[in-house]
Amino acid sequence: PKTHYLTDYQPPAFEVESLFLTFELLPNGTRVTNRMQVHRVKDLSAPLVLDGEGLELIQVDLDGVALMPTQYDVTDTQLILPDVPERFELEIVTEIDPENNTRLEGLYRTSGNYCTQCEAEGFRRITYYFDRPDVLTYFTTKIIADKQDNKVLLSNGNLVEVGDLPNDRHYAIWKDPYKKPCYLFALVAGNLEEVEDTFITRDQRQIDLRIYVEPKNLDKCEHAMESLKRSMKWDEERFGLVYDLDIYMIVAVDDFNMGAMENKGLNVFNSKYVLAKPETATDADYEGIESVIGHEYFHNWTGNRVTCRDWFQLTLKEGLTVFRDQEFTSDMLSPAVKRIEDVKRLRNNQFPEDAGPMSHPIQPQSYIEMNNFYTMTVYEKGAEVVRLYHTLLGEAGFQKGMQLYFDRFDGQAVTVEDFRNAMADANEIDLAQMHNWYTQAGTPTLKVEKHFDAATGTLTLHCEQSLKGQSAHAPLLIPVLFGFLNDDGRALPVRPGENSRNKVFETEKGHLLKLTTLSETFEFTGLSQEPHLSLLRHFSAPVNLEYAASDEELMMLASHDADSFVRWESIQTLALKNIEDNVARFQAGNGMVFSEHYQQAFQAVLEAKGLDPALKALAIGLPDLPYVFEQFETIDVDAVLQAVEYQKAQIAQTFSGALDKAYLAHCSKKAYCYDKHDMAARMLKNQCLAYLAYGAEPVVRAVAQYEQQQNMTDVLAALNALNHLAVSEREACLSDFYERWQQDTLVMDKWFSLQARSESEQALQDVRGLLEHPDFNYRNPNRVRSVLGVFGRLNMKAFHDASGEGYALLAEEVLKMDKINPQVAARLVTAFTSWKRFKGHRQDKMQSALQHIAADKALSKDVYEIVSKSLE
Ligand code: B3K
Ligand code: ZN
Repeated sequence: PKTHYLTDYQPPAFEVESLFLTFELLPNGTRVTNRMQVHRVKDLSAPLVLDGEGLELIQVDLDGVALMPTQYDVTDTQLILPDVPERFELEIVTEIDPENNTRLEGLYRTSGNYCTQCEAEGFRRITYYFDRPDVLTYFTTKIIADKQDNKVLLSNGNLVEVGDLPNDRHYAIWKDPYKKPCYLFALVAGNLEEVEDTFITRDQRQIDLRIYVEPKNLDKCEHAMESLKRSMKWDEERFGLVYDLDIYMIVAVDDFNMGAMENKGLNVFNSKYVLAKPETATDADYEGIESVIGHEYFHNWTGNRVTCRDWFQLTLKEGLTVFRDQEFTSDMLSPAVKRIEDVKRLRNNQFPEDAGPMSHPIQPQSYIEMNNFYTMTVYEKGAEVVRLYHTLLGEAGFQKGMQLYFDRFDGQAVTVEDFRNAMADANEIDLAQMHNWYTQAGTPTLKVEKHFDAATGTLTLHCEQSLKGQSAHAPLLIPVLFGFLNDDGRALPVRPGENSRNKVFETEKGHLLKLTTLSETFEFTGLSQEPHLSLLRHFSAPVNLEYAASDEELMMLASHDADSFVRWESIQTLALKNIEDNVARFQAGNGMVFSEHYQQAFQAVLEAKGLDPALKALAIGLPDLPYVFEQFETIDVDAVLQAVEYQKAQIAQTFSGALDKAYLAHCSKKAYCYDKHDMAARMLKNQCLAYLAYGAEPVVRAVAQYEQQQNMTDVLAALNALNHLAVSEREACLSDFYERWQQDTLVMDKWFSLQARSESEQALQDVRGLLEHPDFNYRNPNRVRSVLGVFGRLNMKAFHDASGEGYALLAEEVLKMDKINPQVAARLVTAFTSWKRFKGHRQDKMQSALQHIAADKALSKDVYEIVSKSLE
């Protein structure tokens, strides 16, 4: 397969003035007529080359004259016209088969309805075209279909005409007044029902809002609609950005490769991110819906109005839009909780990705299959890099930068440099060094050492940055938010010494130290006592901080620091130290110990007065396994799992009284409400419940909570608590759950995923059973992910089973899945990419599994790219 390089970028040789698409929809033979007005902009002799894959070419007309097959070339991936005039009209007729499109790219059918997915390169599966983001044009779309099965006919922009046709058919014409690249094209048709609402913009325009769903789901759209209205209002208030069409449509479909897609005026969503009611969706689902609805809406400006020049610039729209959706959630719910959740997500998923063979900078330099680069790195680390600008410039400076970005680039396809220059120019500062965050992969380590000279009251901080495996990297600009504390946790003054005045700043987020070189010393004076350090407040940069704090210091910070991230981080560090210590003990054949300091911090946090229950829940939770794994050069699965099990059991035993008390204190009979206070109470209650299940009487509370059936958050938490126990109550609750929800696809995904991540001894057999279950369906990505994705990513015990059977199972399933849906298969295979990190026989067995996959001669380029890079 071919590798694409950033350095090969060439501007397009042709411009498309307008495009008129006609779809005659039929499940197995949809006819697409593509009429475009084109003119040449450079390379007078260059042939016209259009992208196309999986298309049946019927006819080509150039300026109204049918071409003979000898006048063009058709390959598997291109249509080439060697000789075209300066300016011309081209009409291409092709046929496609939506019903048998199991890749879910291009035009496909889901639950009997038609829908499209074009990003990144799916439009070429609809018609021959310049399938690249820097070719923008005006789209008009005519959809013709049989009326009975396709009541609703939708595309981008405004509806300009509808009418009836003979043989019970009808048509609709949609015209998008904004230029766009083809990856933002969408078409939806079928028998969907709609929920309607309106939004009045700040300039008093009325926007029609519509959510289209299958009829059975009409009662689950309210939260999505409210989320949409909140997103529109928030973007006006915080970013000054107003919606630009008269109608905004969201369509929910069950079969979708990812979360959602920001097609202009017609978002297509995985139904998981639309449908919710308290009985069927958890707090996490509600929050996910609000944030994804926000994310796709925010793309209308950051992505659609200003788009990417090429796919190497993906983080331009994704990093920025994730940053925006994070800020949105933060403003809607709790900023402190949101920040911690985002850091956990980054550490659990992006840090491992960046430490493995698929590691890439947020601006990748090359790819084989672009869909493989919609990664945690491009999205989440990309958002962290955007956050660096925000931390450096402050809210006002950042917004000035955004304003200039839109003034300069509205309607254009641009690069990450364009964004940086807008930020720099608007604030009249030099941000050239930020470039290094875009071009270097890996999680940087920031090492800090402190020296205090009591005689002069001077504190010296020595900071060093490094990137693993790179002896000399280009220095990153690392903003470090920090504070000094005395023994009681009170703030001490921060007075930069002579050498540090120009590198230490007061910002709206607190004291900020700007590290710009590989190694640098900062001086602070006028200190009457040696301060404790509170470092990387708010997680101000996506780095691993190496600073040797004592257990006493960590306990003090956990109880007193002004920054909730640092408080959380301090107790997490104590837990991690305890786990690491026990891993070493286990390996040496010694008994494990339960750290006194951790116990004290745990109790202090659990019983702290006035602390947000959500922050308590996060603090008393243990670091997630992927992040624990990351702490080890070589991962000893057995030792880590034992140490974590031990930790949970000790917590349950030692604190059973306090946990039970906290549990009861946060139970409530109140009806479900999506509200941060209620959510926080449920979070703490359910964290306590999870621990109680490792204690002496594991099932009592969980079964009672299950039986109450208050809302899905509590029901699922109860099932989770029971899930690792070999008790009959577990089976009973699971089968009750099945009976209740058999008809609800999204709820059934939860039933599948619970079993796929069970720590029970028979989990492996259970997973095999799930794959044979009549409700399992290889063509539904959510269902596949809820079994195989969860198994490979979250069931460390069963996936890494010493027999190697977990690996063999997933490898077979990846091969099977690759024939059906390569994008989904490629995600599943990432469970193997960290194979070199595992100890002994597991390493060999994971490698063999990868080699077995690699040996398949017909691999998709999606899976091929990941497997081959992993084995390099
Ligand atoms: N832009 C889409 C993702 C497309 C993924 C293509 N494999 C959704 C989003 O980020 O908003
Ligand atoms: Zn996005």
